[in-house]
Amino acid sequence: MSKRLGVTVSRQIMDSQKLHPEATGELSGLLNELIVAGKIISAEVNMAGLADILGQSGKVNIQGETVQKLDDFANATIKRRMEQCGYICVMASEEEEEIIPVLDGYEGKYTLAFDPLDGSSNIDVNVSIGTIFSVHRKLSDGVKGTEADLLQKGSLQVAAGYIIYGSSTMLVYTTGEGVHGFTLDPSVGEFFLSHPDIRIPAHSKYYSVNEAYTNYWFDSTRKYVDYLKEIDSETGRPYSLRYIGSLVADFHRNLITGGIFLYPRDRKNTTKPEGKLRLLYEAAPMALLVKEAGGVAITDDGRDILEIVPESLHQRVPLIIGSREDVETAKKFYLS
Ligand code: P6P
Repeated sequence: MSKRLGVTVSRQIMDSQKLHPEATGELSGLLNELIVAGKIISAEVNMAGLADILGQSGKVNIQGETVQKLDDFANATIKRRMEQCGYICVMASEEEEEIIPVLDGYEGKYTLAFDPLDGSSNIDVNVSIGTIFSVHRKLSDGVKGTEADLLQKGSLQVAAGYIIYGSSTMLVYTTGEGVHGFTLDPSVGEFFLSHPDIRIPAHSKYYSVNEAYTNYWFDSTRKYVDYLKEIDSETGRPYSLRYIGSLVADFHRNLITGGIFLYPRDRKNTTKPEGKLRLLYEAAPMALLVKEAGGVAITDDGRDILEIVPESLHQRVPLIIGSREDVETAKKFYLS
């Protein structure tokens, strides 16, 4: 199909807006601004190997992780663009301990939580990384957004998605009417619809978990993974292990091919008793995406990720997410 005939993401967003006569266009405006930030980050990520932006900035973020220069760039790009877009009232970033205000006079009715560049430890080795975002409606009175406006459960998200910077740059998002994937054509600077109405296969043969932690796992995780490794041709076992160590890359592969991703609690994470991944801007947006695509996301004690009310911005949560039948099987091991 000629590039000129492809459905652009702006067109898709407008079509979705038309389904809601009461819509004011603010969510559409928010998404379009976020997409511009994604294009800027994509250009920088793709140039990183050439410019002197590789390597580390020498700073350490609130997670205690060394901050890569591209992390700084991605975080600043999203903050600068969104603080003056007029559609949001407050932000939260994986890179910043406190809430991020918007410019006076530019307050809007939504909130934005984001991980500007997840998987950044993979930057220097050319492994796919990504931006993850989550949007809620403002609940508090007054003009300025508050931390409480951000601390809402995932089922109340009005939009969620990610931009994956890989062999191509893709945007995958939902506003509650299915999951749609767009591929960036850098020659024209436009995201074109490439994966309409993505559905995650109900069953798969792939599992994603960091097996280096096997000796730290609690029995439920060990028993489930051992089950996946048993030889049983009738149930398509053993499964194949696919683990990149970049949540967006692992999730994206599983969304397209089917699969289950696990980052459960384990005895290693004594400093992170709830696992490693964060609820607000990693687990919850991915949980909405997978639900909209027909999958499931739970914790390792069977709770629905989308029903967990965050108690703090950077709260961590165990995450079991992916193909519905596979997660349901895993849940039996975790609840037995
Ligand atoms: P581990 C990347 O640092 C990240 O936050 C996620 O993108 C990824 O899924 C996870 O950590 C990998 O963690 O402990 O397996 O290296």
